[in-house]
Amino acid sequence: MYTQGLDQKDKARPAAGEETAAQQDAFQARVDAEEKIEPKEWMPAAYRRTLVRQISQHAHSEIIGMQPEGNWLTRAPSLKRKAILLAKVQDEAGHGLYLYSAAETLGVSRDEMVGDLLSGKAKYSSIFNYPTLTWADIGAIGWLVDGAAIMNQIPLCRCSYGPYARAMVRVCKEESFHQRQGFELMLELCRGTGAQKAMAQDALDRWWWPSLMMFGPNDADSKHSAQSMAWKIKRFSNDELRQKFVDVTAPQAEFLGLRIPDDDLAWNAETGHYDFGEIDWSEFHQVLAGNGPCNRERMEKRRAAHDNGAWVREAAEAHAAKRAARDAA
Ligand code: FAQ
Repeated sequence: MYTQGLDQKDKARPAAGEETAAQQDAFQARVDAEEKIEPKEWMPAAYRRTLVRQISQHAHSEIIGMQPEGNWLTRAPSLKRKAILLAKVQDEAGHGLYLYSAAETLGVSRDEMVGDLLSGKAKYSSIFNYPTLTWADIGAIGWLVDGAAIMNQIPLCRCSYGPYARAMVRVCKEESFHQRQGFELMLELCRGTGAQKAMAQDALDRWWWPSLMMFGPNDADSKHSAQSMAWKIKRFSNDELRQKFVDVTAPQAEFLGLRIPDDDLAWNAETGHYDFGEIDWSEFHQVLAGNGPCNRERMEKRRAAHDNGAWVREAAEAHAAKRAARDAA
């Protein structure tokens, strides 16, 4: 696998206590000079840990993120819409796989990462714990959720860690197609019957605030941001990206003829940005604690899929062992 040769402890993998100030300074200088850090090169243990945490959470989000949309595959209203949705859901699976591979280059195994997801130790994005109640939710996910994901992920193409940055280039190209299909779906509903437009408005009402939560806590409460920005893993803070998203999305809602469910949303000519209302952080923390509308359902489905796939993993391992034995003979 991709991790072969990376798993053993070597010079590039010091324990935190073994790191010298000179090593850390030299590493920071490379980051500051915009050099990419590659898998076998020296890096601080905390940099490695941060990347494993973020990349694996990102991978889990893509995999769990297949479920809300997968819910509508059998009920898409036309063959064209079904083909588009199938392709999108398959893209999310692909993104999960690139991301697991990128995390594996840091010396963590896929089994370990998946184990942490299934045990509930690892997080995935809060957004995927909300239900998809109507067909318009598929449009809202593409428009808002993929829109937010792109806003966050375009800067990750310039992340200091080479494999993550390179994986993001393709992911972002696909996400931008996803965003456009979602917007186009919303547009079709908004130009349709009164009932279709009402369905689009209802989807926006339910997905708007959870989409803003995707960017994470406010900067003052974001424990990882300062260090991740110094290491150029993150290029913008959570609040900066959230603001960019609101600025781009508010005029799109206007074009659709829909109302964003926020009485405080208003263009501010002085700042050149939209002002917007306060997020309900208690809801965010409840979802992170496992108490969102669909947390339990999402994990049950993922565990069942993992168990049902056990025979495939066993067969692949048996096949690999046979081939290795044949090659060795
Ligand atoms: N949900 O100190 P910070 C997609 C956690 S992909 C859950 O600010 P950080 C594609 C955070 O992990 C969507 N947990 O953390 C798609 C940390 O907890 P920990 C996923 C969250 O890392 C579309 C704690 O709160 N995208 O949508 C959330 O500096 C459609 C403190 O937060 C990525 O993963 C949240 N929303 O910044 C698929 C992008 N926010 O680990 C299907 C990469 C924060 O200490 C359909 N990740 N937390 O226990 C990132 O950019 C960052 O990790 C942030 C959080 C911005 C998410």
